[in-house]
Amino acid sequence: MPTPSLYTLNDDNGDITVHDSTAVATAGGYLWNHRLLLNMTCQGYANVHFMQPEPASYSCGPALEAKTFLQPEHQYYPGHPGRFFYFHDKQADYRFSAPYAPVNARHDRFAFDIKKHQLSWTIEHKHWRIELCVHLPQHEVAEFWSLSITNTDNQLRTLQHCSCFNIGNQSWMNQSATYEPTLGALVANKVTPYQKTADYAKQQHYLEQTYLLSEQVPDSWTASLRDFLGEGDWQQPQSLLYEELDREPAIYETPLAALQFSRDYLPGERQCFRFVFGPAKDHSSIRRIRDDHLSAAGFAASLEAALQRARQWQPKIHLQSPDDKLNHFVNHWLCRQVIYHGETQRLTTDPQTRNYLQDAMGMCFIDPAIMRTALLTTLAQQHSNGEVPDGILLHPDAELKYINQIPHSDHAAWLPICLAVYIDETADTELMFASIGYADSTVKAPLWLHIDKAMDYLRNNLDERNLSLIAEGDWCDPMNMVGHQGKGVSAWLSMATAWSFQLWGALCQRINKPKKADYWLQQARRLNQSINDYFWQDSWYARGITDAGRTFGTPKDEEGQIFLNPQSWALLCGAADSDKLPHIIHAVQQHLMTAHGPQMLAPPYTRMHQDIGRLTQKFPGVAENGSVYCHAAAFYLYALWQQGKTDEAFAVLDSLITDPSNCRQRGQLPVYIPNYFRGAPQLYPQHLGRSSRLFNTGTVAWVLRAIVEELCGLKGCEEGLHIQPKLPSHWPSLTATRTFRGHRFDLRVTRNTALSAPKIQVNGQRLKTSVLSLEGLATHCVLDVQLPAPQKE
Ligand code: CEZ
Repeated sequence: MPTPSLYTLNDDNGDITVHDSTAVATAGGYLWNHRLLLNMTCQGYANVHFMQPEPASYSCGPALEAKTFLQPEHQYYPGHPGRFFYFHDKQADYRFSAPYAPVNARHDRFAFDIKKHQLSWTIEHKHWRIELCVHLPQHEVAEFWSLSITNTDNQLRTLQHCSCFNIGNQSWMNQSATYEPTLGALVANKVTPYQKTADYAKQQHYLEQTYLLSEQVPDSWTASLRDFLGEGDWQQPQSLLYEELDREPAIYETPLAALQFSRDYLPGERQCFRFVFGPAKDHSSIRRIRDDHLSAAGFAASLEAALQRARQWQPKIHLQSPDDKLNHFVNHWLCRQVIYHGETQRLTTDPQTRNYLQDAMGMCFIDPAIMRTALLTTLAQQHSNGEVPDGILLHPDAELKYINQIPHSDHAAWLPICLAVYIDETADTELMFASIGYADSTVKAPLWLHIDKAMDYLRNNLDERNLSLIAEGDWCDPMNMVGHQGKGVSAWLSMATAWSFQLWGALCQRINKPKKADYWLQQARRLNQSINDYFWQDSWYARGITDAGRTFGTPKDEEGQIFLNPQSWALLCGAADSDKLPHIIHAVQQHLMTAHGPQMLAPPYTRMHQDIGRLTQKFPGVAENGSVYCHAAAFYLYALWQQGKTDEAFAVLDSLITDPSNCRQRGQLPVYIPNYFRGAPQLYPQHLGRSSRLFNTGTVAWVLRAIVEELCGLKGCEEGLHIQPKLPSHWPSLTATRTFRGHRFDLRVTRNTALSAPKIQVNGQRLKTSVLSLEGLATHCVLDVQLPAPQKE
């Protein structure tokens, strides 16, 4: 049984409070604004990234590291960047720190509060109450920290504290730091290392200073990590054993921002200290930040703005289901995570095209204009031969980097998949006629023609067997050696292509292009035929055929015997008929399912398979190599829901949302769905379920879609709203609110065992079909749906 005090949920505002600083050491929360992402653990460790325009950081570890994209399973260690506050009660001679690290002395009381707009800690220790808060201002790249200290004793006491923020080793070329009394800030300078002469010009606008501004003048300070730690360590820095810090600048050595204050406190007295930590171009911008924000009123105003911003992240769906865990996650955190993706593009200037489109797909249910822009932006970068690039450039200086330099063959397939959601949601078919240029030509064409060309591109990517060539990867990035010689094919991509053709056919019908519609629907049927001819293996679908002609993902394989995606997508594209459905569900249940959800493949690869690629070199049970990869799990649950396999779909959804029974094992709280939980239960049972703690994931767009369109069954269509709730059989009822095309729908679903078919009433009037026209409809509607008793399997 879970420890009841591990965390509590506040259903009114969504806040989560953690009551133990060590039970889930990696439990944390994240805050962001348009340029900055701050991810903090309950113990005080921090990861921060900002865009200039590429991701950079002003607070790093002790060693110079190559910078890559955000990584899963980030490890923490003493000396890892953090926001640390050391305390010393000199009379009673005891020391502690907040939030918890680096002194790691257990507090009498600990509470870490995760709100949507603020992270805060309340700590009680012996004679003191410490309140610590951080929020991000809307328009500055900076962290606003406030520290309140209260003497809870009945006599005057003195407390010395040291606010200590890592700056870290940032440059082997040039780095230094010192306290600037005229600014009231400790300021570090660096030159970001570079080699190419051309980079000199590019780096001119970099924010090369890191500052820790303090509202109060510190008694003392040190800017040198060497001086701070001395012969001690982070738990017991030598400099803190002396009366005062040394006022030591960092002169070509690792800088640190440590400011020390000693204050007397009357009984019950509370004193507040405010700090701003961030990167800056120069002293004048630091001074401006101080003048604009560093005061009680300045912080209060920016906190209020952050709160208002968080309030705008109102989900367009609100659930009151029988499942409290689901309600809490959906009503408070799911849309926030979708919006994080929609607003920040996962902190890249060249998001992978499939990520960019799916992240925008999630935004269709929150702010469809974002999807509209994403489509226009993507198609303006399409080549006139129909090819869609691997990444979309979002900044004039952006370049295709890392994974986007590897040819993947799936990007075009996401266009109709995501466009269909937008059109269903908005009925904005005019978008299909928007005129857009190409990356390599000034000639403009209507949006529908762009997509039609993209479909042609996918069709031209079929081999003589009528299967999709995989090139150096499909949705699965590291499956890079199945088809690098130009012959290997992907079952998943063939299915995605077939589904894409179908959706495009339907959209062509909608804009009155029946010939095109027929053509693409026929192509989809042909493709489904070859998918079944080549990939169906008695009980499940294979994953692909290698360059050398080896079919893999089959019962014959010792490793990578079954993959989840081809099962889900065979359902989505209609290749799998109702005869195959039970086999698929059984195979997934038998070979892939774990207590934390379905694995992406099993058994995991334990050695390099040169005809599959980099995927097989990933650690078994991690990421694409057999974890519960949540994005793949989300495809599966969505596909199950579409098939009416409501109980199975719900069980997968349920497994993705962390709860008190598994949060210790996972190492995270239910404030996000991560990109994976570790799999490989046979090899590493003790690590099963460990969360990647990476909240960049296409999962959330699909989960939101499944909840709105499938669970609640409120899906937009040409005529209006298609109403078909699909409740798990153990739910007697569901209440939900959804805004859709300017209307508010209050949905009440109940069961009526006397019925053999659903009965729908709209504002008390019986609806004969399941489609509700919006014409002349009141802006506020009550939808009463009575479902027959759930069918027994
Ligand atoms: O990246 C994701 C991609 O962002 O992997 C997914 C893919 O569909 C997403 O577009 C599945 O492959 O090894 C790699 O190159 C992987 O591509 C990873 O980097 C993976 C990360 O887990 C980040 O989310």
